[in-house]
Amino acid sequence: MNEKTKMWRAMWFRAAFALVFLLAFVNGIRSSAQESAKPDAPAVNKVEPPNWWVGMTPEVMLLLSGKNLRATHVSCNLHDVVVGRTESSSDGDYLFVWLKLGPELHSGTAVCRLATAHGETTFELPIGARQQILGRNQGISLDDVIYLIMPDRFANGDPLNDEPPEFPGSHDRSKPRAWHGGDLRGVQQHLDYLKDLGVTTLWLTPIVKNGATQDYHGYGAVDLYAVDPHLGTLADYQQLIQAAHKQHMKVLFDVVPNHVGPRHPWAAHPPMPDWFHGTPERHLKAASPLKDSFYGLPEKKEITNDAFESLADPHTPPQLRRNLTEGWFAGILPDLNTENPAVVEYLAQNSIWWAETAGLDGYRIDTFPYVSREFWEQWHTALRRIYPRLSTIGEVFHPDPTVTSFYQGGRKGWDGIDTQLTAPFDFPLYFTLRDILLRGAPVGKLANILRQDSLYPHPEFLVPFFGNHDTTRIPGTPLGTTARLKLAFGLILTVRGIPEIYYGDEIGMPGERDPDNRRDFPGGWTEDSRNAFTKIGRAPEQEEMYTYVSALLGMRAQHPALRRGKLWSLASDDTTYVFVRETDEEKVVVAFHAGATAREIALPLEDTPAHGATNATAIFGLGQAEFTGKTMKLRVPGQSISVFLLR
Ligand SMILES: [Ca+2]
Ligand SMILES: [Ca+2]
Repeated sequence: MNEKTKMWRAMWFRAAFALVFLLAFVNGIRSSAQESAKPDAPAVNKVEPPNWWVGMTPEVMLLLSGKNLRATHVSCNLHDVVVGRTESSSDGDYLFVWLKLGPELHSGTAVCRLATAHGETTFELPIGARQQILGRNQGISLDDVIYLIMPDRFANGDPLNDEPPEFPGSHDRSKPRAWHGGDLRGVQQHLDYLKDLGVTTLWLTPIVKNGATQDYHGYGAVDLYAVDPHLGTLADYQQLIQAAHKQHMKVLFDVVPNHVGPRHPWAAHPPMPDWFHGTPERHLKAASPLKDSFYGLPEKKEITNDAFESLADPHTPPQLRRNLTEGWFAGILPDLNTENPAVVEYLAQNSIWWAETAGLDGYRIDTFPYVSREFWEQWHTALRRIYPRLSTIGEVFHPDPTVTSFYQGGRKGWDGIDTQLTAPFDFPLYFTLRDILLRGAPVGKLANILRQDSLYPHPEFLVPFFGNHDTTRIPGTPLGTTARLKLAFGLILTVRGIPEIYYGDEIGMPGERDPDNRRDFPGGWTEDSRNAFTKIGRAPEQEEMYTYVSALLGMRAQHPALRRGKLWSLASDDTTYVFVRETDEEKVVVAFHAGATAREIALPLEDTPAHGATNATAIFGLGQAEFTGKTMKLRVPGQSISVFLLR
């Protein structure tokens, strides 16, 4: 064959190949057009969870969303992925598929074929190898200090995501209920600030995708498997946690199994008829039908709370409790039917998915008493089987330790249920501290509330705090002076437990009721006139508070007794509470004095844990201590916290 013939033959081959390819392509278009033209052909738009892992659970329940999903047959190509059973919604818009994952399973993408009476389609489930657990999913310890951040209000690390195209008009910094542009990258960019301040664990309000223009707070989920685009991407969240772990910090995920947002597609169109407790048109209200007089409670309260007493009461019939566990929170939030096993499996898998995807260290759990205790036992069991160290902190917004202690895990309640919750937030201490500082209640109430630690299986894990995103900031209240804010910090950072600080309180940020208590952290936006993340950018009064708080945190970090020590109440009256924190290595005395003027307190040390001490070094505050024989005499300034190390 000469060169010319070779060339002609090559050209002919190429032309023929192109023709065959073109015909195949046109044919493909025609057949797929025929397929999609079929109005009753099955189509899958979404698979939840979007991926899973090898060797994690014996089963995974998929929730497919789409059209015409009344399956007659489902099978997957991957070895050891076996379809157990399926269940479609009556309209065919949802299909549940239970996959059994065998012990021989290797990572790969399961391609599953779904056949119906009218056609077939495929969907995929990537199944990956699990991450190394080292340095991930750590759980929190008594050495930690939690810092609560609303990501939309902290720092804007990426101005490009301020108004995602699918949410036009959602961003406006001048409106207190609009999105302000803060995001996950903004939090990551300020990890050094948080590390320097001395906090160790970040609790971010929910980061899942929300639906309404006013859902900057994150409590109106429309997709439990997506990061809200205002806050960034899933990769941003993963990077934030990686960066936090590198700094030896931890991250808590704010999870809301009680409800989804009113705009969640399920609200109008649930995957099962009993997916929710009721429907948008017909549901109970999430409020106790009991009046305060039922338990003879006093009427006056700084903040109202729901009457959870009936939930912890072994004598109430179910009808007095049902509103709380099955009602719709705020009258509008679709209440998940956590008695439906498929809902339980969906929510447990969702939390496992976030733990594995992100490496997060624990969960802050919203509206804890509004979900049945049976659910909490099931959810925790599923989670802890894989992540035994994960911590869970539950919101039980109630002033009474007989109620809050009922929800802590570690023992069964009268109902035979162990919720397995690590700890509730210490709302009883919160109410007490605010009564003392802002309403003039006697300081002895502190000893009275701490006395009731006997009710908790693990009082040491309680989370003391004096404010969060649902409460007025102390400077936003009539009596909320700088001195009282300092007293509040002083107490929560020296008393037993794992304290929580609300962002901005360390610089004395003002703020009255929601949403005023959720102002932007000054300096989180490039256009801000002041940058309170830096010493030079803080106003003198901000710097004074910051220095005070970081000194308290520094002292706490230095003295194990303040983190892990047993607490002994040494003296208590209307203005002053003196307590000891004791470990084998050291004893620390804390004097909380709320009185307006200085005072002296004589403390006989015989038969106290301070017995034998001959010297006390002031390690915080302006208090003085001197010893006469077996008596320690403290002199403390008005409205002050003083801390001494005993020798
Ligand atoms: Ca942004
Ligand atoms: Ca509920």
